[in-house]
Amino acid sequence: MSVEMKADRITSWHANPSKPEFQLPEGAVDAHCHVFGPMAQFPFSPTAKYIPEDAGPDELFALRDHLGFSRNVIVQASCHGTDNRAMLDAIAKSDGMARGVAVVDPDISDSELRQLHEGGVRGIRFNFLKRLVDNAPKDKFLEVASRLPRGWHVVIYFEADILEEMKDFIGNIPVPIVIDHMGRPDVSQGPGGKEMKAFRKLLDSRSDIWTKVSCPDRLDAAGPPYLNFVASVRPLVEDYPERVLWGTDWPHPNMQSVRPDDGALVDIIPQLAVTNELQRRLLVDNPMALYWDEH
Ligand code: 0GY
Repeated sequence: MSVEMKADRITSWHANPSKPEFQLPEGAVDAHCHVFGPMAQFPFSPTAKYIPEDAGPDELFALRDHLGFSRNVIVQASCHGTDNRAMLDAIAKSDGMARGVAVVDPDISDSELRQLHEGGVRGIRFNFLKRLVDNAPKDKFLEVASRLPRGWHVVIYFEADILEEMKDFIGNIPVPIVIDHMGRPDVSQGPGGKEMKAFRKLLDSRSDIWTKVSCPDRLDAAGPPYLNFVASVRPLVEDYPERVLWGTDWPHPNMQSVRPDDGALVDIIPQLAVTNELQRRLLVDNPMALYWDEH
């Protein structure tokens, strides 16, 4: 990477996140976060749509401890393409306290999938955001989804405007599904709004669709304290308590103009999951079932 490119590298995370007031339950999992680089060791993809500054495992685990989480699920970020080495390196450094979701070339061999499993991967991600990836071949995605190691799932990232056209594809996936950030509904419409209703209908179409009730900073244009997000998402947590996950989204890819305070994000959790029981499911039981099932 040239010196000129380096000048374009972006920082999307808060330099000094606050300490949350909310005390997370014992064993809480940050079920959606990423690592970037370090670039000198793990170069970004030639097709990356953004080139971030380094945000590696040391910083991720320091944030985990600062916020009070015990574990991380590290989702392969699009800037690393299908080269999962940075994520695998972070998992290897976590002493068993991290698992991963990989992005793979659909032609990946079964033995390579098994190697990813050995490295702590428990799912693969299908990203449909045109601003992040050049293509998303549904037929090839279905083929690779049919030969994943036992216990794996697929994570799907799409926006609300393509939910209708995603339905058949989602219906044909032969393993459990996790949908990132609820398929990005417009939360300003409220809990009974068109997009949240459509998303609930999708959840009702299969009993093994889970979702991350994450990213108020991406979904609520009104900003902190994210009242639209809370109003729209709390009923979802109450109605689907066994199918929701939560994550910081650190280091917040592409959020350089906002740089969310991770402590403030954690303080939203008790407004989404208002009882100890709901909090335990959201932060411990549900992610443990998906990512540390052998425990
Ligand atoms: C997210 C969201 C984004 C980016 C990525 O892989 C990625 O680059 O997921 C985004 O820009 O909306 O969930 O991290």
